[in-house]
Order: sequence, then structure tokens, then C-alpha cells
Amino acid sequence: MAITRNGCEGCAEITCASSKQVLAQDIAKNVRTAYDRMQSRGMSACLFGSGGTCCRNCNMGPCQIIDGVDEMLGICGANADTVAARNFARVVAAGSAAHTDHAREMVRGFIDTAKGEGPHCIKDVEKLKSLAAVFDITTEGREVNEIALELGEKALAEFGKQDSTPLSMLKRAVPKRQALWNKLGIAPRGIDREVVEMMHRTHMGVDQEYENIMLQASRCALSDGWGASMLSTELTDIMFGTPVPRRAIVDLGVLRADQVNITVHGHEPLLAEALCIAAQEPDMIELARKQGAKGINLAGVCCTGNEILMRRGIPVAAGFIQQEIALATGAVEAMVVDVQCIMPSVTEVAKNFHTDIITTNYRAKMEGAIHLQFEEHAALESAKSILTHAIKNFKKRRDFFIPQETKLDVVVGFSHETINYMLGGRFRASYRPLNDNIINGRIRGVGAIVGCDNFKLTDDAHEIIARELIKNNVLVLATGCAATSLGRAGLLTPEAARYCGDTLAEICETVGMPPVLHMGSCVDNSRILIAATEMVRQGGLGDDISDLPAIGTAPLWMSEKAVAIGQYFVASGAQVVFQSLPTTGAKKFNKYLQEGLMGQVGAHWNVASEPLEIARLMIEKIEAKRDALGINKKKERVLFDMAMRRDLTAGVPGVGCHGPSGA
Ligand code: SF4
Ligand code: MSK
Repeated sequence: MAITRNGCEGCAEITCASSKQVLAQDIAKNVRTAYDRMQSRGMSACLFGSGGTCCRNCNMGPCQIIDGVDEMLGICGANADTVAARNFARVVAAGSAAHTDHAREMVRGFIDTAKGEGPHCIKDVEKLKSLAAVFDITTEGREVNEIALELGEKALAEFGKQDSTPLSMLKRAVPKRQALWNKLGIAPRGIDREVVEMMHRTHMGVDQEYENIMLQASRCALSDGWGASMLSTELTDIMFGTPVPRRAIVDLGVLRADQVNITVHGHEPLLAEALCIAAQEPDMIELARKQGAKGINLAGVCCTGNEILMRRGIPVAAGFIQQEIALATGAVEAMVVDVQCIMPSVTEVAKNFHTDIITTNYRAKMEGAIHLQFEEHAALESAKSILTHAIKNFKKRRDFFIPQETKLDVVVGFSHETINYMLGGRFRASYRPLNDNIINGRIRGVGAIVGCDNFKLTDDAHEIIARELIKNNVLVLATGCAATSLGRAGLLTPEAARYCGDTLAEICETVGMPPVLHMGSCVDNSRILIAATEMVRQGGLGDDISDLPAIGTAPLWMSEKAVAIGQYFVASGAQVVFQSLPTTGAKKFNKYLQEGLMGQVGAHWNVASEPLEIARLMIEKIEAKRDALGINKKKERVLFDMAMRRDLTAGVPGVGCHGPSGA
């Protein structure tokens, strides 16, 4: 396999102009990136690992299972389907756990804010009240912070809930879906409990039937989507403001030659928001000036980037696969990281420059990094000490290269509330116009492009899929690093309407919206659940998410969180398409994921290997849903005879034999 910095044969290819420019510079010649490591590994992935049939759940193994070969069962007798299902379910549990631990921190931060501790306040009171209603909290005549405190405490209790009643947020789903979850026994009870039960059931010698394992995998994933992630998104919005459309810039060109560049990487907005506030404090700006800089330039990486991009318009420098390349510019004084998706390699890349990697969360330390613990109770002071360290690095900056011409404009901030008024205007705020445009066929349906970047496919896979979808009048919703990559492709602007089919282009031009709507970070996929639910509630598109002409894809998925997201979409009735699944070594289980789940939850996983194939499969599925809804039928022209005309006008005052036509 030939891999070069300008692309690799059969797997990853760097097409991103800014990344290529940076890696071609002399200053980057000693930087080793994931692309280089793919080349030097020189071996393909283990077939058992890729197919999901390697088990190391006990010390009689590890066992590599070959499906259908009796001699190649596990030592305990486990077959390929049991092992692949257990492995898949554990991926769901790990992904859900990551979202859950993140969400718990957000809820704790929300409680601190409600108590008046820390630099934040309650910004979206309307949303606070609507969420309070979900938790049966009285709002009439009460102080905002008092309501927020009760909401925060009730939200925190959802994590450790031990009784068997469903999570409160499930009430937001449409009744038919709630009834199905109850019938299948997969309505999640406590958020933490579902992860623990999943890990228990996949321990050696417990749940061995793949269908039963998947029931708990669905319950665990739902506890993420409708529990942890949704709580995190909603409480973050209440505290930091619900995103509204705003213009911003993305790509490596957002770094500034004359300012202290600090990239904020990870997932938790509590840290990022505190850094944003601290970076505006006069003493911090003065310190930067004393070091010879004109100011402090915060820039996001990965989903922390998406959080502050959506709410503050802070630029995003890089998505997941560009994190090393951002450092290879030599222009970054510090990369401040918290949790999730931080490549261990960044400390090695940083050694080539004056850059410090600063870890801030006790959960996530790295060899070669400086640890400055972010104290939520003293958020501003903590943020200032992190900034001070970074600012003092500015004087040490040597040669650097910032690819200025690749800085791209984007319009972001499409929360589900924004979509509510975007098409109908403030006076007619509802999903009705969206539904009407889907029913009349001007918008064929909705395609969500979510999740990570990866080195397994060409890095413009998101762009290829999005272009094909919008060309076919499918409105695209995007989150996570997929959204950043679509920003780099220039598709997050209203001007991208020129790449759409005629009818979607007309809508985008009339409303002034991009055909690809950035909805936030990876926890914000919960916004898509609410948007889909609102579409069902609005009427005309069936009575469950499984009826909607809508589908999701995470073509470059990398993280276990993406599998948890995929499973909660499927268990909520939405089809998903991935580029690969680690289940191909177990025939029955693989078929069950890609077909069998349909009979149970009304949706299933799909696999397609190439970007265009993914897009076309999405369009095909959308058209099939339109057929099932009966909205693809062209209205037949009916020629009325006299009897039909009489029937039509009968009983209508002023029309008929005594009215105008009879006059
Ligand atoms: Fe092997 Fe069974 Fe142990 Fe897995 S649980 S490692 S298949 S003996
Ligand atoms: S950061 S989980 S690479 S989207 Fe959320 Fe990006 Fe995927 Fe991490």
C-alpha cells in the first residue's frame, strides 16, 4: 500500500488544500501524522478484529472465532454471532459512557450556575421553562435560578435512577415510538444503569443470544440519545444560549500571525466558554500585548470547536484529522485539551515547535503534556491561568506557516428551534413549511451527515455525499467533524444553493439559508431527534420517525460514540448508513443489524463502501419512504362531467343552480 503525504492508495487521501499546504512546508518536514503512521504500519487490519469475532472477554482466550467452523468456536463454546454481538454492544456502551460522563459534567456545571457560582448565568429562560415542563417542575411565580436548580437536580437524578420508570425525556418522543419502546422493554430507566447492565450482560457467560443482547444495546443507546446527550445539549443551551444563525470562519487559515493562537480541543463547553470569557478580560489582553502579540485568538478543534462556533462564532481551525496539522503550522502557542478524540500523537508533534499541549481534565492526562486542572468552581481563575501559560509562549514562536487563502466563510447555528422559525418566519414559527415542502416534493427529504473524520476513506467523503444529496433536493443536516469538513468544502453558506437541485435551490435562495445546516457537536445529534419528532408532530409525514423520508450517515466514523449514535437513531426509527461495521465475521448477526432490526424497531443499519454509493442509497431510501407515504404520486388530471360538477357545487351557498353558474 503506497501512502504519501499527498494521499494513499486504497485508503486515506489528503484532498484538503490547507492540510496539503502545511505538510509541504519545510517546518513540517519532521512532523509525523496519522497518514505517515498508516504508511509505516505496512499491514492491513486483523480480519478477526475487523469482522468483530475476536473475543478477549475472559482469560481462557483471547479467542478468534471463524463463523460456521466448529473447531474455531471460542474455548467456552461462544459462536461468531454471540461474540460479534457482545463486541458491538460493548462499543455502544463505551460510546454512551463517553456522552454520559460528559453530560454529567454539564449538569453539574448547570447546578453550579443555578446556585450563582461561577462566571455563567441562565441565558435562555424560555427554553428553561419548556424543559422544566418535561420534568413536571412548576415555573409560575418562581425565580429563574430556583427553577434551574430544581431542573438541574432532577436531571442529575436521571443518571443514577434505580426504579424502572422511563427517563423523563422519553416523553418528548412521539406516542407511537414510546409505546414501541415500552412493548419491547427497551425504554431506558437510569442513564448509568443501562451502561452498567450492558457491560454485565456482555461479560463472559451471561447474555449469549444476539437478539437479546441488541435489545439492551438499543436501551443503552437510547439512554444516551434521549437521556445523556439530550440533557447535555439542552442544559448547555439554557446556560450558554441556544444557537442562532451566525457567520464565522473555518479551516487552518483562521490562525492569526500577529496574535496568540490557542486551540481548544475536545468536547466540554464549560472549559471552552470560560476560556472565551477570560480571553476578553483586559488583564489577559494586556499580557498578550506585553509579549508582542496584538491579541488572543481562540480557535476550536473537533467538537469543542463546534460548541463555541455555534454559540459565539469563534472560528474552528481543524476537525479531527487536522489536529496534528494545526500544530504543524508552528503558529499555535498552546493546544488546550479536555476529553475525547485527542490523538496521543499531538504531544510528539508539539515537540517540533514551541507549542504546549495543556491537559485540563483529571480523566485525561498525556505523557509530554502540561497538566493544569480546570476547576469548575473557580472557572474564570482557572481559565486565566491556562491562558497565561499559553500567552507566555508567544515570544518563543519561530518559523510558522498559516495558509491564509483557505479560510472559509460559514453560516452556523441551526438548532432545532432555529429550523422552527427559519422557513415559516417568526410569526408562523413551526415545522409546517418544512413538512409542506417535503410533501409537495420541493424538498425530497432530509439527510443527516454526522460523526467523525477518518483516514480510511478519502477525506472529502462528506463533501461528495452532501453534494449528491443537495443536487437531488435533499436538505442536509450536519454535526460534529462532518460539519466542520462540510464547512471547509464551502457548503455551509447560502451561496452553496447553486449546487442544489432547482427546487431546493429556490427555497435556500428565498429563505437565505445554506442547503447544509450545521446543528452542532456530536452530543447535538439529539437535536436531530427533536427535529425529526417535530416533523412527525406537525403532521402529513406519518405518525413515527420511521415514516419520515429521512436518513443519517456517519461515513467516516471513528469513535465508539458514532456507533452509540447510530444505534439510538435506529432504535428511534431512523435508518443509518455507515461505511463499514465490525460485524462482517458473523453472518446471522450482521444480517440482523442490516435487515432484522427493521421488524423490531422500524429501521436498520446499512453499509455502503463508497461516498457516492452512500449518497445514492440515502436517496433511494428517502424515495421509498415517500412512496410509502403516498406523496410521490403525481395528481391525476380529472376531466369533470356535468354530474360531477353538480356534486361539487351541491350545498355550497351561492353556487349551483341558484348561484352564478346557474344564472
Ligand atoms: Fe474465548 Fe469465550 Fe473467553 Fe471469549 S469468553 S475469550 S470466546 S473463552
Ligand atoms: S469530535 S467523536 S471525531 S465527530 Fe466530536 Fe469529531 Fe467524532 Fe470526535
